[in-house]
Amino acid sequence: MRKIIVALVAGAAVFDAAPLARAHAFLDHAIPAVGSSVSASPRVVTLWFTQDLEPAFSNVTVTNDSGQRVDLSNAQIPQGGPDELQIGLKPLTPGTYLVSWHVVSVDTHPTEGTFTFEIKP
Ligand SMILES: [Cu+2]
Repeated sequence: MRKIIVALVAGAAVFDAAPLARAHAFLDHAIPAVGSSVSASPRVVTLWFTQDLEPAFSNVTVTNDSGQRVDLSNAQIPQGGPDELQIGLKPLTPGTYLVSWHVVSVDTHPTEGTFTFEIKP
């Protein structure tokens, strides 16, 4: 049984290494990490996706727990990072922040999602 689990995990790892084989652009990881708790206000949020993005149709916003935008409205796909989306942040006070993204991958499929991160008191 243990060998089967190891084989499945290894198979998943191979699949992760070949993002172009996937169907759409899903969030792979982010900084600050999804659901994380950080001690200082980050200057940017960076999201990495499983596929390259269409810049004209990809955006991200960050809001506080009152629903107010706390980002700098400067979302961009950085040079040399076609699967990344970045946005600058205003100086943030402790609290929980919501990151909302909607992107279109180069295969023209739209996806969207949200996650939160917390700044510790
Ligand atoms: Cu797709």
